[in-house]
Amino acid sequence: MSRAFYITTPIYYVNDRPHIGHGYSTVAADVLARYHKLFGVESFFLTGTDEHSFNVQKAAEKAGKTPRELVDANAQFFKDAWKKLKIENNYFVRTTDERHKEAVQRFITKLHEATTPDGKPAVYAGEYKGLYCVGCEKFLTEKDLTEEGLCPDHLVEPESLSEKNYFFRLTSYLDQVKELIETDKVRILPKERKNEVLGLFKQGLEDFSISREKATWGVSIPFDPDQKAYVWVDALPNYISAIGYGDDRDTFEKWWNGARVVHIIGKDILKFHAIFWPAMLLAAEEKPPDTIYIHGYFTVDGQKMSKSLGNVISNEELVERFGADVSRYLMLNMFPFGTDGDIRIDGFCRKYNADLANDFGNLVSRSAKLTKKPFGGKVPPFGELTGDEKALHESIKSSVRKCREQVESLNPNGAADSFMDVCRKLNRYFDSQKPWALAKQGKTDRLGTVLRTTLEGIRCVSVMAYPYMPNKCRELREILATDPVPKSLDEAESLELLIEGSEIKLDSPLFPRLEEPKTDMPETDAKESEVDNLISIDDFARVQLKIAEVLEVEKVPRTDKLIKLQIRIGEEKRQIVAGIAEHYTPDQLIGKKIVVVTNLQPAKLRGIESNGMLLAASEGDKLALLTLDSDLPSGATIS
Ligand code: ME8
Repeated sequence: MSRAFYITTPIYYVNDRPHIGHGYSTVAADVLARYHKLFGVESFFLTGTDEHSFNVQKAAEKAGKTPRELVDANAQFFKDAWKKLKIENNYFVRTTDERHKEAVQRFITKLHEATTPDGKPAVYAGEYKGLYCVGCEKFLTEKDLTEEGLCPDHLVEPESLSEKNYFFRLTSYLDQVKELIETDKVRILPKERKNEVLGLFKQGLEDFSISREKATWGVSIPFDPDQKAYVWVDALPNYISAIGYGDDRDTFEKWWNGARVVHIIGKDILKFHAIFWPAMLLAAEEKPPDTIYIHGYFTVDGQKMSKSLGNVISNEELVERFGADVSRYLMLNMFPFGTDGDIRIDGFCRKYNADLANDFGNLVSRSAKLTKKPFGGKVPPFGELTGDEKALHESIKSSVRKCREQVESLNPNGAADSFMDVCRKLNRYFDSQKPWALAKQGKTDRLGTVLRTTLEGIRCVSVMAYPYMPNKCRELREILATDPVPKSLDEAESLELLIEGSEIKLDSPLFPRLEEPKTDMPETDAKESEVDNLISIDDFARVQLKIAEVLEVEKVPRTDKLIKLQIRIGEEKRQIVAGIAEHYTPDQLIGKKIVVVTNLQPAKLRGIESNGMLLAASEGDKLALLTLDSDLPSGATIS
């Protein structure tokens, strides 16, 4: 994979504030671009804003601003959001940039001069009569409308519009475009979407309008300045204007003709990208893009995100809650990239706890902790390697290969699976080797090998996960006293890159556990997530459950839910904080034998340290503690 890589997101309408839908496409493109860089492939990542439209014109009038003032302010919201999400785009294109406008005029001139394969002018003047939805910025046909005659997306009646327009003779290019798609010269991914596009050809497609008479805020049509470029002939060329179409042929050659060109889009704009865009490029004598990847659309709590429903989640909100790196991971990994899905904040918390706090962060803490005593908190030396280490190494190498393949097929989930797989493999290895027992038995040599292998494996994860979580991985690499930035994915294939004797600086958990908000999950979701979260017996064995006796109980001031419990587990006394105050009074708890998870990382709730978690059953508003009705002593193990 040496060919350069050029990846784009849609350019977003500036009249909307950036939300996690826009974030989804942008993070996906960013992650894929960063992976390519890690593979040593030169990459260019483009995003930007779509700023000419009736909507902008109208919104500016309403706000008493000029359109320029409005778009400048709103484009900045997108730039700010991308900064928060640690997006590293190479260029931010705005359709109101002079450079873009000139490129669009050049492109339209090329179309105007072009002759179709059947010998007709590619652009012609005509009259357009149709039903236009201002919200969608497009004409709708009768069959697009709801039964009530409304736009299905905006639920408003489309306007009836009639005016002089210039048209692009799409119909003359359809056979060529269809062949490009059928033969994968323009690859439409995932493949179900390819079938969907091919289905559009069967339904029939018409020439489309490339200009508007009524608009004032737009790029003037060079051969008829009274007309402004219609949204798609203005927006789509952003992919070429940003890399020098018309003003920097060398750069354009490099990225458009020399690189693998990938457009990441949502399904709402499939037809324009898969059919209109290649057809216009053919007319303008430029090559079509190589791949168009149509990712899924998500709903929030089962509903489309919309201002009126008040369920729009901004990128900032997510970053504030989870931090940039974790948001990037969660956003992309709640459901497969190519399919639609639903997201819930509590689902995010569960996924975070299961993957990042448990499988990843906990492994880091557990292995770092065990280096303390015998090795003074330093990277231990390897002793003799056994078949277990060799098998683990092979298995990590196969995950690294998978990571590469998944990125090449533009599947960011597959890449995340591959590094989470390595975490799980390392956990299994760690648990099967029982390093805590080796420490007790004084088998320092073997303990060193197990810990060193695990730490090296964790370093491999820090390479593989870097494009998703650059800051966390940098932090982790600093903990492991290795170069903060990995140079190449190849580093993930080696198990001997740490420097023996260097200090492991882990002061606090890399991914501290989050308290999961309680929700009334519909039964179906609960079942689905149970299937998704099937764990092995080894995973279960990692959770230590013991009987504890409640000694003292105190309510946590200024909360309704929290109480502080002093408990005894065998000889050991501990403090835990639990959210059960609405269900139990202190009197009801003292003296009870309860079930506690004892090997959780300590957490702070309202500033109070909690060293363990009690188990309770709940349904709806009801909650009951799991208690032991037996004379077994506290400290008894549950297995
Ligand atoms: O269509 N789930 O801009 P736009 C996933 N300017 N992705 C989502 C999403 C959701 N719920 N909501 C939005 C336009 N998106 C044009 C594009 S390109 C030459 C011109 C993402 O602001 C998804 O990528 O309406 C979708 O295609 C895009 O935002 C639409 O952005």
